[in-house]
Amino acid sequence: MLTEQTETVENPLNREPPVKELIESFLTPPSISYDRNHGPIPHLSSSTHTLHVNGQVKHPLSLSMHALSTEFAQHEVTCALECAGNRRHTMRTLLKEVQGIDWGDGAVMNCSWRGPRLRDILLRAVIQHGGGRRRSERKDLHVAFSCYQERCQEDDWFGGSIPLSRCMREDADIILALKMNDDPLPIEHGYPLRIILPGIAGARWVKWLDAITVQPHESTNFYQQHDYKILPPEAVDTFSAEKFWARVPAMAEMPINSVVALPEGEVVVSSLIEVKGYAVPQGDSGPVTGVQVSMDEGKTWIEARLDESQARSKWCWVLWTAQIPVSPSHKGHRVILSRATDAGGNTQPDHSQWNLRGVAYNGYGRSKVTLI
Ligand SMILES: Nc1nc2c(c(=O)[nH]1)N[C@H]1C(S)=C(S)[C@@H](COP(=O)(O)O)O[C@H]1N2
Ligand SMILES: [Mo]
Repeated sequence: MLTEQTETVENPLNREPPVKELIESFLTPPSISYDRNHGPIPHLSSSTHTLHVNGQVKHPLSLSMHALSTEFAQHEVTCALECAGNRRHTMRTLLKEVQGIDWGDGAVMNCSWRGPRLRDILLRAVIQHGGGRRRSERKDLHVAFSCYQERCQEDDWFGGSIPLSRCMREDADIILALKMNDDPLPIEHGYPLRIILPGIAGARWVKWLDAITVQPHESTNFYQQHDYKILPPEAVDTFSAEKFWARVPAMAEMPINSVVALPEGEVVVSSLIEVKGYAVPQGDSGPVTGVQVSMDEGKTWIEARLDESQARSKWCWVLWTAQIPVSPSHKGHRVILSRATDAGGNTQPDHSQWNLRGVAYNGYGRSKVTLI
């Protein structure tokens, strides 16, 4: 599965499946799931790998993979994992050129993950808040996830962080995964240990996890500080972006989204077309409650059927299908649009705002077809 060329800093493994294949299964098999790497893939041993928990904790911990799987309750969560750059191609072609890998609609996967809760590990380590004695006087701490195994393209290591408050929420379902879809984590997805952050951008889901650090500031890693931010439109090139990196917040939650997977780029000869795709909810506002499809640039919308045959959590994607009657007025070149809504009332906009790095694109899903 992994080729030699993946083992260099200059040319890491980055690939996505055709979105048609992606929507064939509710749980994405590792044989097709997307890969995003900023450096080479380390090959680690589960019997020697150690997770360090340190920083502002009373009891720093060194935990083996065996300890993680036997000394803590095991929890399972099914959720979508999406790169913040998913759909960058649509932003660059529809709005304006951006910087970054040309992801189509397939830099996302939906998997089940299993392992101990981060919360339980932090409770064992005992957080030392410092600062004021009252909760309201305390500044929120950050929890940084780090992998020191390999040098990356822009930094000597890879890391990201999120606020401690999110990590301690029982309903945030954050776990340290030892398993994916009931098998040990695949090497390329972080074997033997990865952090799972439902609702949060893939960039923070650190693979080959070495350390969890409780600290008063965000991760200092390049990918937290100098990438994965929605820069304002005034940042139009690398030079003009420079002053914004320190001012703009790091991306955390992903926006609501949907894409049309089928039909795409086809000539359709039928009076009824079947349209299919996926939709993901915004941050922790899931599940997706509805998807609508339009054949007339958004003037009228038809409700899609959500596939609810699988056990869903609020963090999952939904696969959907719509049957659309084709009238003579539809004939010709058409763009099929999709628009998702979630339980928190979030709905996709027709376009989202252009930003230099082309992250968080969530305008209507779009596919081109020719109806004859
Ligand atoms: N150690 C490490 N973790 C990482 C990355 C990386 O380059 N190194 N890439 C991140 C990014 S940007 C994304 S989108 C996801 C991709 O996860 P996947 O390769 O399992 O699909 O992993 C994240 N975790
Ligand atoms: Mo990413």
